Amino acid sequence: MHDDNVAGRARVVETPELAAFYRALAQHEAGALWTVANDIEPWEPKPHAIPMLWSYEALRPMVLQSLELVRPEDAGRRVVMLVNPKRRDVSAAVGWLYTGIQVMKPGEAASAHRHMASALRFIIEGSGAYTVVDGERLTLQANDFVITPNGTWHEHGNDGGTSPCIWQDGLDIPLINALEANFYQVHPELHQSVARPVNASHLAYGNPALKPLEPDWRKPYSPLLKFSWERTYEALSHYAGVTDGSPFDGVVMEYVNPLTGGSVMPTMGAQMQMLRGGESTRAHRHTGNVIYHVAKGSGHSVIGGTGFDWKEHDIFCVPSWTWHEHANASASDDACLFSFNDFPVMKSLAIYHEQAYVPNDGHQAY
Ligand code: GTQ
Repeated sequence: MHDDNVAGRARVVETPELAAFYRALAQHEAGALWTVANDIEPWEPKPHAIPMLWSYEALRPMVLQSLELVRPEDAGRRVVMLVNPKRRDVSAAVGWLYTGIQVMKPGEAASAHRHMASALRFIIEGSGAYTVVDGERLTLQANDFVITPNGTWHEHGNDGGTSPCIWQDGLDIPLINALEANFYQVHPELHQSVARPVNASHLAYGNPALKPLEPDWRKPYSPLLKFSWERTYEALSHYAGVTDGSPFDGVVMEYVNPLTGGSVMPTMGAQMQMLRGGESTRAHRHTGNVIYHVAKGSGHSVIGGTGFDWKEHDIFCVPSWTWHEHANASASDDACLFSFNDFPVMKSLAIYHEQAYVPNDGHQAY
């Protein structure tokens, strides 16, 4: 698309003298910038990851099979991770984001640990699932969203349930490793003691537009750790009644830190969007990577010129600076997409950038 053979771009023609010069530099662990300048300063972002969709229907039997193959005591976490073929080297599903599907049998409890990577969960199936984050036990239902900010002790289990619990994990492990800042600790007692009432943060901070007048909170992440599907869907449904929505995302709301209105964690943000019956969006692209989870309904997305059909609990990704648009398959029922992203990183470093797709009424050919 762009021609590098223009004034201001590197276009040095190699000669035997230059080749000898490069070899001499290399002996001193040095090099000539103009040999790599066009690669390291691309005209626009070039994502490594490719657009992908992981079918829940295809993966679910294997997720359940893992129940019989490994125990959480041995595996640490029993997770089928989703890997982008172009990001295998960093265990990322897209960009610098990791995702996986974790499963626990009734009665199982995984031990507590903490790390510098931040984590989030989106619950897929099963009741009886719980997670304990910094001494608070949170009970989990399908489509609930939970955060495990960096540095917080966390452990998960399934008690009281009669069927396995399955949820999606999202972590910024690849980013924190790229920044060479990861730490990992196992809890000295394997399990934390529960120090706060069950669902305490949900009760204190999960009330619509009401916050405690004197919040006892100084940490850089949301004091609200669980966002229930019930309240999220209710909020989206109400909002859908009074907005035209975004031309690119339909009716979209961000899960936020209720004290600041900012992202739930410093490195990862999350959203839930509703595509109303018959709705299809226009394409846009932005810096920052996104992993989607189909919370409700079915439809398709066109990502980088490739069409992906999706249905409930499928997971798909949109790499940075890749055109994408979404369509609901139903003319009457809404479809809902949960997503998490690295936008807080992009925004806090002032490198978030967005562009609308103009040709063909905003729709990619595919
Ligand atoms: O539950 O803490 O899928 O540490 C990957 C790494 C889950 C977790 C993952 C983790 C976790």
